[in-house]
Amino acid sequence: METRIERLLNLMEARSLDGFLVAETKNMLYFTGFSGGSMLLVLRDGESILFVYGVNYEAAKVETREASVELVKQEESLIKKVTDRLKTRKIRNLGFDSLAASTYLKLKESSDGVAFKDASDLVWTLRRVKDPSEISLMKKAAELTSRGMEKAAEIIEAGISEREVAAEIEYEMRKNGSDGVAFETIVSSGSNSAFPHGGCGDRVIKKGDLVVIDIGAKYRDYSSDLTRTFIIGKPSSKQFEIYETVRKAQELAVKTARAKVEAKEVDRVARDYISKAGYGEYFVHSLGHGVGLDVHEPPTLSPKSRDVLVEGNVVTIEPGIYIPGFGGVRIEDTVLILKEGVEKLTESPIQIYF
Ligand SMILES: [Mn+2]
Repeated sequence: METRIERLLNLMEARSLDGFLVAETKNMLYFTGFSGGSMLLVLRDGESILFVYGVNYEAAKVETREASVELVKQEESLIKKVTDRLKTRKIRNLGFDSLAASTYLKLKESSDGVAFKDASDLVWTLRRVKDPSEISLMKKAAELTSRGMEKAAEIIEAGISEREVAAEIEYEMRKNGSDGVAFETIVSSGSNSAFPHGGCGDRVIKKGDLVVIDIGAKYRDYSSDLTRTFIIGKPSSKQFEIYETVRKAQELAVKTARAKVEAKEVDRVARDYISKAGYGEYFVHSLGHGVGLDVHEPPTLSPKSRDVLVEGNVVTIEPGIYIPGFGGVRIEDTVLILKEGVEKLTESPIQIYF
């Protein structure tokens, strides 16, 4: 099987790039297996150099694959080391993933005759399609996340604070093998649940609350993303209506998603259903996003998306309705796109009234 760097080289060739400068940590991790590098230079002739400062040098020598490790000493300049290499290797067309504007200016200033080309899309072409080893790590991350939600269902009740619920979830995930959280745990209750990124605070959960719980475990650098909404006590008719609308919209979208379907079509199915129920204006975000080393990455499932789903994408499907002052409902799963449908990686009961 081709290595990830070999696959990048193929894409570089198609775009006439004779070098590629990787500066994003997650991208360096993707290509080399090591996250402590400062820059990775991939050259057309097959040489790849990971530039590493002393603090990470010994670890880099042990963990780095597919690239040679070069120490950047305290008194040396990373920019100079990179641009010297560009010069000696006669690089003319250099692709890059993402550079701070200040870094970009410094690089440009000290590398005469090199054309810098934004080519981050080449890396995303690779990263958006997960290989079998990534899929198995993402399954593990999803399994840990599902356990966290199981814990939430077990302990949630009137009288417990948002913060306590979050702590129990994170403890459960950590104890079972999670390396940490993929993002800040959201437990937002009552009217706070109307804020899609409501966070988590000291509020004590009350009878009659909607509680949106959005969590993700991290496992060996891979993320997962799962949301369930709980209703504490018997739901009001409006709570029930919103909940059922979101549940059905998510179900329809999950059934629509598969390889070769446009991402915006999956969004449309959910959005149309919610709009027809009269809540269109309260579905204030995209239907979903890719997940991997980053918790938000391509492809995007939104009305404007130009992405077409392919086998091996891992994406979230997460419609929601948020009514200011009243509360919100979101239901989200992380799914693997297959030829004929999806495989849900997160598993958690959906109809939960307490
Ligand atoms: Mn999400």
